[in-house]
Amino acid sequence: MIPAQLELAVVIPTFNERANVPLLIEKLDAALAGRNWEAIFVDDNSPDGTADAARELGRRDPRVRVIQRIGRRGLSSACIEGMCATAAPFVAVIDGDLQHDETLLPNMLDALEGDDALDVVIGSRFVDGGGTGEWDEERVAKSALATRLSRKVLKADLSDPMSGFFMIRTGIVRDLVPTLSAIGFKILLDIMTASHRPLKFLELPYVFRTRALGESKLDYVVAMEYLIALYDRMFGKVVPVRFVMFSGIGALGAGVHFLVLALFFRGMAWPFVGATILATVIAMTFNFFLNNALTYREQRLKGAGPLLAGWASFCVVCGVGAAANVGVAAFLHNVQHGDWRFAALAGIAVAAVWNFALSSRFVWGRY
Ligand SMILES: Nc1nc2c(ncn2[C@@H]2O[C@H](COP(=O)(O)OP(=O)(O)O)[C@@H](O)[C@H]2O)c(=O)[nH]1
Ligand SMILES: [Mg+2]
Repeated sequence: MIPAQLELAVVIPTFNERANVPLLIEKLDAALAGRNWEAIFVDDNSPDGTADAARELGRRDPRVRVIQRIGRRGLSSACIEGMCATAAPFVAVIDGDLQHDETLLPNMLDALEGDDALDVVIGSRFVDGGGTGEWDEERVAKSALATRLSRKVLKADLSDPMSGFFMIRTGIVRDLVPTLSAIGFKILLDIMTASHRPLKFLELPYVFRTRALGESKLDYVVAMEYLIALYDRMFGKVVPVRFVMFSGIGALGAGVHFLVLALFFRGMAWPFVGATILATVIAMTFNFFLNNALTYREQRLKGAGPLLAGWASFCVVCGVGAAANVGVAAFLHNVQHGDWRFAALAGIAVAAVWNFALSSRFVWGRY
């Protein structure tokens, strides 16, 4: 007998969801009875052993698969990798914390199988019959704000573009992957805005459940990443978002440099050279840690050894950048007799590009 064909992959991004893993598989098993499905956990090497818990299930149930990513973080990129790792023609993304209503999955699948023109089915909390469960007012307000912002980049009139619960034809995702920004939390928004042709969607209501086990990873950095992702959609092709962050942090670093210099040179009467060296080291250290925490959050260096090595190579890169800055500025000022402000800006621009290009490759570059 030819075994029935694989219909559906359920991609489950996880970070520290160990306790939820077996519960979710139980629920999927019940909801998708009679369908041919597989579950793919994409775990970012959770310290609580989520991947082990999933593998434990996978040994007994080959429908359960695990992708364990090392040294990477990020919900969107995890979803993308999971969606690219299946042979199933349909793929769903569902949170690993049981907040999404898995009983919607068969309806989503039926809708896609029954209508060739339909591209994606989205679980929505904001159509009739849906709801946000026990969200407090603040979270509702934040979500509404994020939704309004998203309309600026979204061509489709989605009621819940921030939904992390949807099912799509796998081929569509595969085609779009090269153009996805893969930043932050909002993979659906990323897919919908990446597509040149408007995707035909259907929204089905569900009520967002309260998280029973584990903790939410939504924090201020996630909110920041959301804004970054929107920026990336609108202007990212002109100036890459990481470069903007890197340069912004560089500008803050210059402020730190001046503060330290003023404190030691003016305030404590240090010699100018000594105060400048100290200011440079402190500013570079400040920039290193801020870039590590924000710009390169998804590849951030952890532990004393990697941090020290990263800091040292960052200082080397920036040292060369500083020399290039001085060289270019001096050349433009002396040789070309240009405006000193233009010369200074050109030097800074050259150093910024140099520092960014080399540090993203040699300090944080692991891919
Ligand atoms: N692989 C991966 N999964 C993540 C990451 N951050 C969150 N998740 C998972 O994404 C889902 C939604 O995250 P959650 O923190 O519950 O967001 P909230 O429901 O909006 O508060 C959960 O299954 C998380 O475990 C991440 O950086 N990597
Ligand atoms: Mg959640």
